[in-house]
Amino acid sequence: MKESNINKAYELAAERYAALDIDVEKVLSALQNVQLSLHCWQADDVTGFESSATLSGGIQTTGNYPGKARNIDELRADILKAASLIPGDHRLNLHEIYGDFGNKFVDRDQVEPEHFESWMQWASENNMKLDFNSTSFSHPKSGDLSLSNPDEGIRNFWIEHTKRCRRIAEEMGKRQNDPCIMNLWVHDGSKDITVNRMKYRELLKDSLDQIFAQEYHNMKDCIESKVFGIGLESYTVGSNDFYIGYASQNNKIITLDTGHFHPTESVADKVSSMLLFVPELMLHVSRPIRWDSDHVTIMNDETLDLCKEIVRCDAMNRVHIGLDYFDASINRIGAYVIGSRATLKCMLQALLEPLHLLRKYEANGQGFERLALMEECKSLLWNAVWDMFCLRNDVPVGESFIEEVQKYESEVTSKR
Ligand code: RNT
Ligand code: ZN
Repeated sequence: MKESNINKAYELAAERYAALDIDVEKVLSALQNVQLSLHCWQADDVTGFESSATLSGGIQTTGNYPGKARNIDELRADILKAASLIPGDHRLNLHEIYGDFGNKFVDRDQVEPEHFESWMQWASENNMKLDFNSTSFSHPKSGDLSLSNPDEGIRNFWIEHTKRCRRIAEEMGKRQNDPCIMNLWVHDGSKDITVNRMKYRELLKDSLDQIFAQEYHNMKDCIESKVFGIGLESYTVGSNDFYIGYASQNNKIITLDTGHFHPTESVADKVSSMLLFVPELMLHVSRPIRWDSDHVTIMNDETLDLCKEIVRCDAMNRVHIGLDYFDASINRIGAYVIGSRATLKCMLQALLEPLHLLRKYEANGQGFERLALMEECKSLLWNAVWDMFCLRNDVPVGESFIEEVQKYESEVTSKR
């Protein structure tokens, strides 16, 4: 695309939005401050570097697209490639199983900040901040129950693991001078009907109390619920109700994974309700197809509505935006780029909404006018603003990133 055309289109868009009282320059600087937390696990189908254990814990990747990252260097190279095609400065979200363990087996109850030393260095060299996750799945002790396991030995193992992960997150936060957001999701549940719903939840609550007893200042905890996992269909210990209760009582961040609710439930609608009772939110932006399938995020109504709610709630500084999908059926770097760009496009459209005018209509009971303007906004020239955002960030404009991904595939990933 010719730069002069991008400029021309942007000028027209700026004028059009100005007529609605929107300053596109201000919108662009707000978008520049949006930091996505890129999930490291899209690059290698949630494998990590701990062992060759198969993925467990009710989650699954499908597809066998060639070229997945096989080691830490390949994963880092892939993430940097993806980041070079996404406008803005973004974060990296690491799982514990992605530690730099050398050739040693480091069990989950033995992990130390030193196993993430090289990640912290790499991140600072590449101007990326880190977020973190404890890992309950893909381990011989994962079973169906981890932090809610009635076997004290197994439960203590996972408590120790999660405590150590918080210490690692604290170190990351300190080093990067910005809080590291640590997500806690455990797969605990049961395939068939259980007659002990209360018991496992009591155990999970007690484990969390032990884990969170230590206060830190450079990390923040978030807790993630889900509806069900594969093979764990009848009961999930960490349900939505469980974690909402826990988070509001203990001032913890709630993680909203857009694939973790009933298919017609609006995740966007949860933002305002939850922000009245919990300090902040973490998002796992994904795309569920019929179930928590973790398809690549796209610019659909669900993602748009979610971003609009963040802006409408004036909550840009209380919502952390992470991505969470793992599609092994297409080029994995391309998957990062599509999902990240789609999320940013949704954020841009949310920021371009003429809220002032829409709210005036609403206050006056002008329902027709409100709906008409929202409909018109859908086809305003937001795309010209998006192109300018890409241009200014020195990343490919429009579909030209496809070629870049193809080039990296032919030169790098296809040779793996
Ligand atoms: C699983 C949760 C969880 C994981 C990652 C890998 O359903 O969404 O966030 O996807 O921790
Ligand atoms: Zn998630």
